[in-house]
Amino acid sequence: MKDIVFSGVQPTHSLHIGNYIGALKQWAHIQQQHHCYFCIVDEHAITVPHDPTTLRQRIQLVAAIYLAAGIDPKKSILFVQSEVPQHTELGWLLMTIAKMGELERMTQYKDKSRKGGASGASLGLFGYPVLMAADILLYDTSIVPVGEDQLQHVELARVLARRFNERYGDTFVIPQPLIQQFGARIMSLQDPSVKMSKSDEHEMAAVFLTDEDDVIRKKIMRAVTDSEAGIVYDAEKKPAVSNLMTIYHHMTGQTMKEIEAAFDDKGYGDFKKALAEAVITHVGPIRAKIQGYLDDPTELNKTLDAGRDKALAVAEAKMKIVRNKMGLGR
Ligand code: ATP
Ligand code: LTN
Repeated sequence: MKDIVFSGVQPTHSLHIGNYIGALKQWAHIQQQHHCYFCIVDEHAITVPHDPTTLRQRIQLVAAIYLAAGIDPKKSILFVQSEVPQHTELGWLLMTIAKMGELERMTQYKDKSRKGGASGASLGLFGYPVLMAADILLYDTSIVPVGEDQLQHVELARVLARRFNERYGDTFVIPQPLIQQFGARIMSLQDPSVKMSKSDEHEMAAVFLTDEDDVIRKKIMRAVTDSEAGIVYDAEKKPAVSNLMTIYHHMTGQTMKEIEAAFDDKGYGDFKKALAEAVITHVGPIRAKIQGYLDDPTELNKTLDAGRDKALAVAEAKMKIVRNKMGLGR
């Protein structure tokens, strides 16, 4: 039997190779076997200050990136979160069973609120993981493929699903996170102790899927390395080069052992040159496809319309059950 899979990305920026390796590449693979929903979570993107015009452009951009990265609308349902209002409705209902203490522990909230000043953080930023739980639970999802930073949020979705089921009777499927062995956490090219992030202020920290070849080359050649020489995978002792090797592994399909053997007698300079070319070879065609989809917004919109209609039908059927169990309405 096919499992139901749900995942999403915030349209806060163009996407980087961390998002691609940690999420999209895995999605393109998983859609071959399962019934997948891939969402553009615009309501999550407004939990930090944003510009409306830019947000709307980025929704189109992220949709184009999903398709260019191999998400096939014939196999998967692609849609925009705010076009299915059942997400915010279920989000509210789940707020009534989520606990403040549970949300206070969320590291993403702690990081983001620290950046903007905790007392000024919006209630939306605080409640964000509850909306994410609603996204997941609405579709009877059993698998949530994400990067490591989202594990804590998926765990909350599990807690809320169990609590709801205990209180109101069996309603929600308990979802499982799906994390890959290498690449669940691609680190910044400038600081291997922090994850590659769309919102990193350092412009050399992330390679975006929309970067031109010479920009990719520059970012990789300037990536920091470890003090000790040698192309050897050791995430603890050599975090910088291990991160670059993880990227190389995902771009070429070579195993860590094969990479170590190929660069046995070589230095960081040679390895970075090879890595830059590998990234360009992999990302170049994706970048061209992104542009192709952006140049044809009619087709893109048709895909998102069809995805919205399918998601709406499933979400409303589930909400009828939920409202009924909670005793809402007449
Ligand atoms: P922001 O900096 O705006 O929070 P982000 O780069 O963390 O953005 P998200 O939209 O939060 O990106 O994440 C989209 C998906 O990509 C999620 O599944 C997330 O786990 C994954 N992801 C994000 N950053 C990385 C990373 N550095 N390595 C691997 N996966 C990642
Ligand atoms: N919080 C996630 C994005 C996200 C998501 C989801 C991922 C929102 N809803 C549901 C998986 C399932 C993030 O910031 N990457």
